[in-house]
Parts: sequence; C-alpha cells; structure tokens
Amino acid sequence: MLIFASNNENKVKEVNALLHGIMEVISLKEAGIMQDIPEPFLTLEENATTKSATIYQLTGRDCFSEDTGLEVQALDGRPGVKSARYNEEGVFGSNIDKLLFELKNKPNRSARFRTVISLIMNGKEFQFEGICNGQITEAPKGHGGFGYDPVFIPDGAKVTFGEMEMDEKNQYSHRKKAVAQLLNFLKTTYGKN
Ligand code: ITT
Repeated sequence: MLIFASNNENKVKEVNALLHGIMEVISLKEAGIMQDIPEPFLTLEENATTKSATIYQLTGRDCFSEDTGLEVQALDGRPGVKSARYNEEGVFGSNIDKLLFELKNKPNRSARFRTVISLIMNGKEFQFEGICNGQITEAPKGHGGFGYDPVFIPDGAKVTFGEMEMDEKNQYSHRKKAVAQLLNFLKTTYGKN
C-alpha cells in the first residue's frame, strides 16, 4: 500500500481512478495526516520531493506525491511552479481570469501541463514526469475537473478538460502519463501489479 501525499481531493480522485484495482493508495486524509505541506521551491521536482520526504519522515512508510504546473509558451512557461499561487496578489478574480488577461490578443495559445511524481520506496526517491500538450481557450468552458481545466484543450481533443468526464480527461492527462510510468516502475522493479 502506498500513501499519496496530497491534500487535493481532485487529484486523489483522479489517481484512484487510474490505479483502481491495480494498487491500493490512501490519501493523506485517509492516513490521518492533516498537515499542510509547504511548496516553497522554484521547480516542480523540488516541491514534489519535499512533499513525499515530509510524509516519509512523518510515517516511515512508502509514499508518493506529485506537483503539477501549467506552462504557457507565450508567458515563457508561467505560471508553471506557481500555478496554485498565480493570482496571489488577488488583483484578478481567479487564476483563470489572470491567465486569460495575460493572454489577451496573443495568437500563441500553446501550453502544457507538467506533472512530476516523487516516489519514496524503501527510503529511496524516484521521479516520474508526465506532460500533456494543448491550447488555452479564449474563455472557460465546462464545469468538470478542477483548476485550469475549463481553459485547456489537450492535443487530439475538441473540448476542454472542464467539459470532459474524469475518465475522458484521464485518457489524455499529464497525471495519467506520470502515473503510468510510476506503475511501470513498480511492476518492473518490485514486481508489484
Ligand atoms: P497538493 O496537496 O498535491 O500539493 P495542490 O492543490 O497544492 O495539491 P499543486 O500545487 O500541484 O496542487 O497544483 C498546482 C496548481 O495547478 C493548482 O492551482 C491546481 O488547481 C492546478 N492544477 C494541477 N493539476 C491540474 C489539472 O489536472 N488540471 C487543471 N489544473 C490543475
């Protein structure tokens, strides 16, 4: 059994759907851990490591965390690692409002979600990355998913993540790709299935 070091219920749902019947994963809440883990660093990799290392130190148990950012080409990769705190000055209504404002009249709408998973297994750390390329829409569409989902159309799809059911999002998503690598690693290295 692995602890998933996340306080984000949406992430926990998506990861559980991906691992359902393959591996038992419990969230921080289910593990009885209420701690908010800081994400002070400038890279997804360092933040992911901090989250899993914090939970490993607390529990001594195998665990994994993930950090995700939306990297927008016309904004030189912003908001990136600061995706959760993009609108922290509170000048805009929401992160999405700020993103659409910054992209106003910009023809290049290319962006990608990047997820970094940090796994701690038997005291050692391993990282896995998942990337989903796509386009930022002119306006939000759909109420599904979370975060930036209503303004992101993944390559190969016609609608935003916000207009998809979770299973459909999970066919394309950055998180799904990172989790697939995690599973492959666990299978080949530890014979878990
Ligand atoms: P943790 O407890 O796992 O750290 P968190 O909510 O702090 O949860 P992140 O720092 O990884 O998670 O999230 C960064 C931001 O990116 C945050 O604003 C999310 O809403 C957004 N985000 C992450 N994954 C996303 C996804 O799949 N679709 C849309 N937005 C996403």
